[in-house]
Amino acid sequence: MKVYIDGKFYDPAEAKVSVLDHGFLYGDGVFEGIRAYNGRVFKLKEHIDRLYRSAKAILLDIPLTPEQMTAAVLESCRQNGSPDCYIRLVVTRGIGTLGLNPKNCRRGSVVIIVGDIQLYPRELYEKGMEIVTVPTTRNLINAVNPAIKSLNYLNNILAKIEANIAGVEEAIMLNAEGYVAECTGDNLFIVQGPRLLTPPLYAGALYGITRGVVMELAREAGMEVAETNLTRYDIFNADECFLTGTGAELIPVVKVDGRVIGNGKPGPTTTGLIARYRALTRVSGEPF
Ligand code: PXG
Repeated sequence: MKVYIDGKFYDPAEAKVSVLDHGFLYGDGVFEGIRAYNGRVFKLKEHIDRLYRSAKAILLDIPLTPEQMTAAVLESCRQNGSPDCYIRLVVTRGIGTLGLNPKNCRRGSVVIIVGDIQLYPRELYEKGMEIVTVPTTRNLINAVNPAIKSLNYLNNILAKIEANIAGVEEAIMLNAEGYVAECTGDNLFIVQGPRLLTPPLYAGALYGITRGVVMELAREAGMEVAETNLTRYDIFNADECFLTGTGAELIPVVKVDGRVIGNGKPGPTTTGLIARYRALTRVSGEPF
């Protein structure tokens, strides 16, 4: 395993960043989590585009062009050698002073780590998982917009800790108005008759790449897909519920806040979309 830092590859033990890096000191930076299947990086362009949009939103100049970034990701995958992997792309504000003013950070820093990820136990993909709603509210869109995939994930981490305290793996986060935003590292969908529903981005969700793929797959399968505000009531009374994310892929949800969803088993729409998603990951993506 090799780690890319600013143009050079290092063994993991030697892959180090400065303690004066503002990514470390303040969470000042952006990141992406990408998967490769079968020697192809899935939805690479979409992830690179989102990285640059996140960076633009926080006025962070990435010291590589998107084309150079794409080449660096593909080279990192080649160095890693495994056809199936998880790619963590991190761009920080770079080295500055102990003060928080980013004007002292002269150059952003790019790190690419290629490894593995297994977010949830395998059996939950078959049985479905139980999740809860947690007290920590999703960041306000006019504070730190959840559309920015920033290094400052404390909002999500607090919610994840609250999920763990409740004895489950993932948490639903509501926005300040009480509508469902998303989970800590996944977007949320419900099935309501012939319709597939997911919260709109303005509810406080990340513009999930997997979310976009699933909406497209559902439309291709003839479903009606809509982005609409959802309440906990809507989830409790849904026919099916599932989560999407690069790490999680698609995972069925069968219990929310103690309420059984549908018949308590992963439903046909969810399992159908899981199959379509898996098939797509096998045949599409940027080869390395
Ligand atoms: N919402 C949030 C807050 C996320 O962080 C998603 C939704 C799903 O987006 P994508 O584009 O991946 O479909 C994410 C993504 C991890 C990990 O290390 C987290 C994510 C992705 C990969 C790994 O827990 N979050």
